Amino acid sequence: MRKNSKILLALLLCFVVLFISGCKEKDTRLAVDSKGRTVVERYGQLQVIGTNLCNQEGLPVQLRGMSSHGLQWHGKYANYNVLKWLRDDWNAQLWRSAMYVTQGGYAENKGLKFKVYDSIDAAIELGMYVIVDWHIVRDRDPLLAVDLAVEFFSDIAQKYGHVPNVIYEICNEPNGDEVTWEGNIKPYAERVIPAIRQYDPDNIIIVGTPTWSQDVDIASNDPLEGDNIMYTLHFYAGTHGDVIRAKAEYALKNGAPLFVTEWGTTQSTGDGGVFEAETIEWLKFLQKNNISWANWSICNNGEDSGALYFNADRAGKGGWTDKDLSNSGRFIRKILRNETKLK
Ligand code: IDC
Repeated sequence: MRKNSKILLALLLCFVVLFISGCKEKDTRLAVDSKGRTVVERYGQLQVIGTNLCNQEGLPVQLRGMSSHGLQWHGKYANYNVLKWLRDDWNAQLWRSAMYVTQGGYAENKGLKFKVYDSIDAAIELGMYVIVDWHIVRDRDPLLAVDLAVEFFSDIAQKYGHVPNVIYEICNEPNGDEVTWEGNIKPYAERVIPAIRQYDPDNIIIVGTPTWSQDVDIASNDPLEGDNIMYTLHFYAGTHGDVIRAKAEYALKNGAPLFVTEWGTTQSTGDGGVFEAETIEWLKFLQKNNISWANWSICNNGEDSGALYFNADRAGKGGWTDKDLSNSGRFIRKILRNETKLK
């Protein structure tokens, strides 16, 4: 063969390999694949191997999707139509159902549990994964309401522990100098994890970390016993960057599996603009490390992290057009639909 044609052949081969691997990569991040199979049909029972979230076959996967806002305020979006829209139009594989404990949350209104049931029922029907989030934030110390958490998670695990869709997030963001991993969060997890495990032996449990779920390095130095446990890492792209990524790298090197159950395109107030370049930087990092994520949040209250435009879709029906979406919403939708390059 002549030298030129050899080079041509080699080039052609490279293109074919790149094309196939490109398709494969995309395919692993589809809510529904070209054969109509949902992500739960394809991935099945999730498991943690090393620091990776893996599918039933043991291959690393990255799940991506959206978080609700507080169910007590924006629970109208926790329904089948909105989840279906997010699955089919946004290519979301994951929904997070944020159950605040205080601020009008579960401690004051147990009926909110039906919003969680609705989320899980919809996710089961649609073949999506669903995170059940116990949203500690202003209440800071998860131990304050540990009995309530045990009751709540026992109920969810008993009712839904047999389906592969459910992921438990047992304390969103512990915070405050006096709320430590060894003194508060770990002892809390050691009460709640067995309550879940009595009914559900295997679904993933994600545990919050100190300082609003940023100190994954601290948790990784003193890990919990047991299988299929991961640690929460949160960031807001306008506030957090290299320092938090370094903590994540440290934790991964230490063997701690991470899940970004909440992050925002804005500052940590949930407001203050969309930080596109900083977000892309983060998403590249998460993709490289196969770290799954849910973006904050589906709401229409006018704050910049809310994916809906102020007052859009007041009924909670889905079917949004571009003008129903905020800047953050349009940006995230493109990312989920694989229309924004992360390479
Ligand atoms: C914020 C909401 C805001 C609400 C407030 C109440 O965006 O509308 O008034 O909670 O507590 C978090 C928390 C999350 C915050 C979000 C933005 O997990 O509850 O939501 N944030 O501030 N951690 C970092 C940022």
